[in-house]
Order: sequence, then structure tokens, then C-alpha cells
Amino acid sequence: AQDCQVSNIQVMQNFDRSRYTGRWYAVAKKDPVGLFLLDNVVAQFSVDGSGKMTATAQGRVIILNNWEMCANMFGTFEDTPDPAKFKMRYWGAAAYLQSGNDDHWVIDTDYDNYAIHYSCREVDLDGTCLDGYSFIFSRHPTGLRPEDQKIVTDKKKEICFLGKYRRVSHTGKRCHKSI
Ligand code: AZE
Repeated sequence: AQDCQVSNIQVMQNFDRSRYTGRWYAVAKKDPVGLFLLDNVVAQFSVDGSGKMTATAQGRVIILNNWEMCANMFGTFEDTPDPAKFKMRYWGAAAYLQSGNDDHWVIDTDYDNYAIHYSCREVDLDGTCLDGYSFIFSRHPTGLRPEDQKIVTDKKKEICFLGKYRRVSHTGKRCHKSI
């Protein structure tokens, strides 16, 4: 059952950040209000020597007057009492890119195929999310495996973002080096 209360959203149990490291391809995204990564979004998670999680993200953005470019983004993660909930400070390689401090929750992952990320930027007075974004990630650039699709759909519903996602294409102008 989902009451859409941000505080009731279930996140990944016993999240293991080291198994989460490596490359993830965004296959779908729910946009926040304002500018956002458009397509060809790839994230790379790492854990440093002291156990802190960091990430980079590349993606195509359109800023200002239809100026299309590749955004090179960086993120550092602050731990919270819940191992699957982080605070992410992020910024762009170039000053005209966005920077901020967002929640970064891992809703579910099997580490090897799919991951569901969630971030609510603004909680409404009734406790639901007024402005938030989410990425569905896959380890495979070709998309989600059929067997993972139902899990992902169920989780989209649980976080009350079902029907609000758009596909993230990886067929257009690439922003990352391929393997
Ligand atoms: C995320 C996970 C990996 C690290 C980072 C992520 C988020 C990046 C943004 C970028 C926005 C850029 C804009 C530029 C004009 C969640 C993919 C940093 C939110 C809007």
C-alpha cells in the first residue's frame, strides 16, 4: 500500500555501497521542476579508501538559449542513519551547470541489473513529494531485462511516480566514452 508520504517510502534494505559501484545507464527518468539531464545519462559510482561514496554523471543538457551540451557532473555523498539514504552534494565541471544538495535514496537494486533511485527536493505540506526526480538505472546500455520490468513498475508505483517517467535514450549524441 502506498500513501505517497515521503517519510513512509521504503528504501533498499542493507544497502551495500561497494556492490553498487561501477557504471549505471539511466533508462528512464522522472524530471524535477527546472533544468535537468536530458538523455544519454550515465552514472559511475565509487567508494573511496575511507568508505565514502562518490559519483560522476554525464548527460546531455540544453541550457540557456537552446544551447545543447554534455554535462560532466560530480557528486559526493553524506551518510545518514539509513544506509540507503544519502545527501548528495553535486556540481558541474563548468560553472554554468547546476549545483545543489539533494536527497539521494536507493529504493531497490539487485546490484547486477537494475536500480531505482529517488530524490524528493520539496515535501508538500501534506507530506507528499511536491518536487522530486528519479532515475531507473540499468547495468546494460540496452535497457532493463524483461524479468526486471515488473519489479521496477511496482517500485515506481510505491514511490508515487508511476506514469511520470520518460525513457532516456542512448542512441543520440553520446556524452560518455564507451567501453
Ligand atoms: C545522479 C547520480 C550520479 C551523480 C549525480 C547525479 C545527478 C546529477 C544532476 C545533474 C543536473 C545537471 C543539470 C545541468 C544543467 C543522480 C545522476 C551528480 C541532478 C540540470
